[in-house]
Amino acid sequence: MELNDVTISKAIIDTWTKELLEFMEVDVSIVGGGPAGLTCGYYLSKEKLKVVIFERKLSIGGGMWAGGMMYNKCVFQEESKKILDELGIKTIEYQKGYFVSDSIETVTTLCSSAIKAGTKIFNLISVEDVMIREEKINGLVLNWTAVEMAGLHVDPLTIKSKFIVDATGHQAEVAKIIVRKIGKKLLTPTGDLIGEKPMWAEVGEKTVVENTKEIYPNVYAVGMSANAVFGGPRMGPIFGGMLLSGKKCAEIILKKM
Ligand code: 48F
Repeated sequence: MELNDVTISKAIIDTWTKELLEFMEVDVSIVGGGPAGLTCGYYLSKEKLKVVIFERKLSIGGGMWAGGMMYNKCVFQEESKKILDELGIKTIEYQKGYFVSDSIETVTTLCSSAIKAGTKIFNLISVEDVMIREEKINGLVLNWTAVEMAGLHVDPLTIKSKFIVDATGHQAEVAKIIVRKIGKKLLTPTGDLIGEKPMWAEVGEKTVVENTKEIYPNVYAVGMSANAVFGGPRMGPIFGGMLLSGKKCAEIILKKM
């Protein structure tokens, strides 16, 4: 069979467009495809919710690829190991309670598990705003990352979502959009982002799970974003809290549904 170059192009544009149309009204939209967002997507999709992740970069996985300072190993504590076991990610026990995985295996397996469970991931798309109706956030405003990077004057597109998850990492971008556009109305003591605290793995790993909760009606924070919103410390290249946070957020949303 002779290959038709135009058919190849049509196949790409047609299938991509159909998928975006299909995911323009969803149960949950997750902003950011790092470890917390991917884990949240996996557990929500496993229970058959309609879930989409928008990731700014070309690659999925956020800060996980490079382990610690480009030594591509990730450390996990006991509590999170059952998630790795469930997904079939190999670990070695370095010392009692310290489990080490290959970061590339971890990212690719998390990503593949989320997709196979039904999460749709769109990369190269940035969330630049939220949609609001009577003080309730009910959607996201999207644009190409390339447009954002080039500073082009291009209007965005909008999708509708029952729940929104801020999984944008240290930057807590959705929370910042809420404060900038709606005011200091986050569900924190001040209504503003409290801000991330300096490195302290022991505390940061606990608070990241505790801080995984609603930050504004229908909007949740997971992973480092949760610590940035509620004021928990950073923890560096230990990643168990990210997975546990993603799972906890999925459980909260599933209960609400
Ligand atoms: O930064 P990231 O990996 O966040 P996380 O899931 O995990 C944090 C750890 O990697 C590490 C750590 C743990 O020890 O401290 O930093 O909380 O992933 C966040 C993803 O969100 C994307 C960003 O490109 C990254 O891949 N992102 C950020 N802002 C936007 C976004 C946005 N506005 N639109 C789309 N994607």
